[in-house]
Amino acid sequence: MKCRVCRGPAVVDVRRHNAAFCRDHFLHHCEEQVRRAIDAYDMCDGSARVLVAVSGGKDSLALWDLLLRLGYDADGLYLGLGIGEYSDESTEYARAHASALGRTLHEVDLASDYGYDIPGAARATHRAPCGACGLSKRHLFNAAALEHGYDVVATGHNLDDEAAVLLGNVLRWDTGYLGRQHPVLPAAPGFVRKVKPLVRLGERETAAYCVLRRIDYQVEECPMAAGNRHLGYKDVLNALEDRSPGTKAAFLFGFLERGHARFTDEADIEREALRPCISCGAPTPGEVCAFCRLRERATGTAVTLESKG
Ligand code: Q46
Ligand code: ZN
Ligand code: ZN
Repeated sequence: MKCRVCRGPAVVDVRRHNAAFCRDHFLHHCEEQVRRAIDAYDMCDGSARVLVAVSGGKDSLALWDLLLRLGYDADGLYLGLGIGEYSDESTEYARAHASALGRTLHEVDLASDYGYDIPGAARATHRAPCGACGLSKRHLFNAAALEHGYDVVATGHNLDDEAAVLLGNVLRWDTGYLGRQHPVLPAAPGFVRKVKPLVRLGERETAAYCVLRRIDYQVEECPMAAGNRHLGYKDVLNALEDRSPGTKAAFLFGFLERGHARFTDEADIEREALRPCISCGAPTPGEVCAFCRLRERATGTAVTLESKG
């Protein structure tokens, strides 16, 4: 296996591109893919203050590193989910990376700052933990960005994640989600811009990036992921990708180029109908937002106008 660029010995192959790379050219390939994603989808300009959603896993740590190398002004936010040893270890990886990068890591802890954790929320709501977790993350990353004056929230969703979410949305023809599935969600009143700069990189690539850059990351899967539908969709897509490399990218980028615009009307109408939550002020279709309702159920305390976290 030879590097596509310099013909030296290759260390990573990327079947989707029918290419292999030596260390240096692979690292450059990753930077290029992020730079191209940011340009293609007009994610953010060079002066933007970026808040990276840092979980301690390979994707978010690679993303933070790549954004800084590309010259962006990027800090991190770590959200403590209270998922036992998994969360304790993830916190350490996030902190170690922040100090290696010499950047600010904001920390929010669900238990001490909001009075609940993800396992408790799942029990209280009798729902899968990932629902409460995703909702908490979306709300709190947005809230922290507004509070600290960041222009953009960047998340580490990669090509595999986005293709799996798309497959789920298509299997259910969930038109509202299809309208919102895009590498950029523009800012709106109460919402900062959200971007996914890793959409052009697969998870094998972000893992290899971390290994080659000597970035230590949480290798364990979240113990609450079992039963998460997206894992099944990833297996299906991996089987297809194995038979015909490039399938995932064709599926996702074909949708973004030719399908997404057909679903945006519904998402736009939904966004326009939002008004501030009476408890926390976040945009919501009802009186009280989903995050405040979750918090109310998980902590067993009623939402009040003063309960602003
Ligand atoms: S952390 Fe949270 Fe994931 Fe764990 S509970 Fe589910 S959503 S699986 S990215
Ligand atoms: Zn090379
Ligand atoms: Zn609220």
